[in-house]
Amino acid sequence: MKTDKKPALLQKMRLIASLTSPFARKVRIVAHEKRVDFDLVIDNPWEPNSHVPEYNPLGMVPVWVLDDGKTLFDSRVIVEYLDNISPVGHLIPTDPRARIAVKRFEALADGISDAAVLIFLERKRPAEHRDPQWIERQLAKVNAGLAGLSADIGMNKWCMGEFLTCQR
Ligand SMILES: N[C@@H](CCC(=O)N[C@@H](CS)C(=O)NCC(=O)O)C(=O)O
Repeated sequence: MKTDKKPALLQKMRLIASLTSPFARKVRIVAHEKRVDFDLVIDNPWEPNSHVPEYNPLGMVPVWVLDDGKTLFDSRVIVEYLDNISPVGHLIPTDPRARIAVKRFEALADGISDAAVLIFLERKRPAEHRDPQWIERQLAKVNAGLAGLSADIGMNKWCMGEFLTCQR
């Protein structure tokens, strides 16, 4: 069939990230485990001349830029996408119980990272503006979150199942 539409120029997929972001690190690990090829574009969202807001209205990394230029965020959406596009070593099970247990681990780990990032940011404020109670509150989340993860994993080798990857 003849069409006037020109095929869109596809580009290599990109990950916009800062090297210190735990969420970007999660995405980088998943992309490597899944053997998904991408270009890493380093951009610090805290810099005034950052380009991150052009890709994510929330101005946060990580952002995944698809081959057609569309963008994905946040890290949970990106890793789910990566797990689905590559048949190599699935990380998120399809069985509803197992799947939601894995997502729960992810939510807990992300929550610990959220609290750790808040502590980092608070500690960067000038001493007179720093709120020690806020830091304590976030630290309590980090400690309780880690204890929760540890209790949930128990003596198991992995968060879920017998292997890093799962059957589909
Ligand atoms: N829920 C998000 C959290 C992402 C996040 O907190 N990114 C931080 C860096 S670690 C950021 O970009 N902060 C910039 C800002 O808040 O303006 C995810 O999982 O991707």
